[in-house]
Amino acid sequence: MKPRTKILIIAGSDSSGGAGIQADIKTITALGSYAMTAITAVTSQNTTGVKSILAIPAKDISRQIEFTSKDIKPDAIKIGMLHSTDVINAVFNSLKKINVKKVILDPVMVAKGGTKLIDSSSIEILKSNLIKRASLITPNIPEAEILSKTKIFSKDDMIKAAKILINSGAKNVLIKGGHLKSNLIEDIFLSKNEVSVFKNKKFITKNTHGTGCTLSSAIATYYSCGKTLKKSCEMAIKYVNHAIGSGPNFGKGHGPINHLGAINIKKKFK
Ligand code: PXL
Repeated sequence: MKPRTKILIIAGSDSSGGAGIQADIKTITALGSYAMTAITAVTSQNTTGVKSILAIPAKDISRQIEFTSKDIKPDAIKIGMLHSTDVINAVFNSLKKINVKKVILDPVMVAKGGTKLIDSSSIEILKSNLIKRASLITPNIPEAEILSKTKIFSKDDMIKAAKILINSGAKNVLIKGGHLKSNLIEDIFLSKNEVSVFKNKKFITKNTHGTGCTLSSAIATYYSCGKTLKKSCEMAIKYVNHAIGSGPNFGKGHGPINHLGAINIKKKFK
């Protein structure tokens, strides 16, 4: 089978293979598209935590984006870890040059174990440029709290925060509800004129490393293939749930999910 579409991933490398660019490549490949990369940082980590972060200079990130896209034009872009204001500005400027409409931004801030993956001064810059440029942003609850400057304890709070983000310039927002204490996970999709709630059973497992990266890459893939954003979110949530449910239980800490666990979804999607 030939890849259906081409996706450019702008994100950090996770040496343990569960999150970051490794999760993105696996997801996009499993769903039948072609993955290209612009690596923003190289993290040394395993399932128990992050040992170190090597930042790639902003100009080299821009070169990866622009030189790659000049030759093979991406149908969609997925953005993950951006650690500094320089990097955010460089990515924003490169996006202007390559003119790709479909952009999914996962505003990555903290790794599963608690290590910060972005410096605090970057958050306002992110809000002023890339968040407005993206077709969709996919914060989890702690990220949505920081971006909306509100506290989130319930589904209603999630909807309020999503509205604040739309009013401050985001085009579409998916807030992931996994951090709330409940047997169900409710993810909220909000656009200018609709609110949708995706409800799913919560898995009791510590092995959820890379779920956010995987979700945003799956959304980017479905969206690049012509699904609506809302449908892409719904299908991507299903894909991640299959991947969690069939996780391999590797490592002593927060283990990875199984990106190939949803191979039957891929067939249905064809
Ligand atoms: O899941 C967020 C994330 C994004 N990018 C990289 C990561 C992580 C979490 O560990 O390592 C590179």
